[in-house]
Amino acid sequence: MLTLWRHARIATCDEQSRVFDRGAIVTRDSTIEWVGDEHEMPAGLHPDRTIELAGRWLTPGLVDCHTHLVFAGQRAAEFARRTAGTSYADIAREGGGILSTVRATRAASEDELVAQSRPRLRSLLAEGVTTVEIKSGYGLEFETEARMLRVARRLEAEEPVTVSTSLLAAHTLPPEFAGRADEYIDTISDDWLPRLAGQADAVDAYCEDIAFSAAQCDRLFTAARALGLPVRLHAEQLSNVGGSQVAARHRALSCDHLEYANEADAVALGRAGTVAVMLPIAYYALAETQRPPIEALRRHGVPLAIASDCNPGSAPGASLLLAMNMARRLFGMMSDEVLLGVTRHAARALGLEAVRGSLAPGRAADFAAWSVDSLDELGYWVGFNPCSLVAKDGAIVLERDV
Ligand code: DI6
Ligand code: FE
Repeated sequence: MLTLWRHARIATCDEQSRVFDRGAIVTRDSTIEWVGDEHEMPAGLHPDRTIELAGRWLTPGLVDCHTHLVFAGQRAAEFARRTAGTSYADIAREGGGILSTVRATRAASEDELVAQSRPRLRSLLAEGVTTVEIKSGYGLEFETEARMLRVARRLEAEEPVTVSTSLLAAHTLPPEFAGRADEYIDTISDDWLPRLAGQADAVDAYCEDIAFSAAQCDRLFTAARALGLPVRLHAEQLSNVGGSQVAARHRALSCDHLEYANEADAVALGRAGTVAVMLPIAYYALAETQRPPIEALRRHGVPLAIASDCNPGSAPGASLLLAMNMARRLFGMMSDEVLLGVTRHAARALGLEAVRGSLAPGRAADFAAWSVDSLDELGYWVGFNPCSLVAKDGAIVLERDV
């Protein structure tokens, strides 16, 4: 079926970043057939139905390329301690932090995890998100890591969203392996990865003093790539321990956080074609003061993406619009950088840029309509959501009055 979506102002976010003031899109089932100025629509296209967008702005469906949205419980008591002055790293060293959520997640059934995670996913979808990356990493044992990946796949089957999964078994050292981090990395590499390769789209790790060393991440990535799995990395969030260099050497899809990255890291990421994912909600919620080296990343041609990092510790909540606002206010990013950061560049961080994250013929008919006067309003409003319609694979999946 051919559908004409008309009377929109359209930002394609494709390679040419085209903008059409009197734009229209023709979709054939789940795919974009044509996009452009309506008066240039090819005469041979005869739509079966027409949807009126009444002058609203239309962008690609947003892509949240870094979330930990599947987990059980919450850590509000830790947040209170942090606001009173205890550091995130100190809480982690006491056995709280990530390990606290590991205990809750191990104890939760698959159904309980789906039920607790769905509202967070829906909160993202209400903001025009149509593709979400979801990590494991609160199991740190084979069964629970596998369960988290199954929950992510179930959410994809039950909600109008494309899910990309990352195996983050190397999130922190589980108590069973205390003092044996190298053995834990071997167990993931030699045993878990081959068994979970079919369920995970990529492999992630946390490279940090309180997690895994650059050498350990390097070994894990070598094993992942031998199985044909792309890699991504949490790097330089709290200190610089060489993660970006490892990510670049393995041509990682993305390198995320990067507050403590330096110029040499930016050079390496630029050469590798790795996307730098900015996570300003974590920066904010940890009261971090070191900003990622945005200038250097720009200078060395590193594509910038922005994500919510939705997780119970450093980024509680589920709002990509808030992350966009913070990327502008806290990191000084421009509104067009921020838009590309949640569309084409975010899709690239997931290896999906040929299909999602931009509007062009042959790509997925995923888009969001915004009741705004100007695209500069995306990442401007705080706590206000101007998304009024979402189409996923050519079907309207959300309409809200704004
Ligand atoms: N960095 C983060 O921001 C999340 N994981 C990571 O490695 C935080 C996860 C948590 O605190 O639960
Ligand atoms: Fe994270």
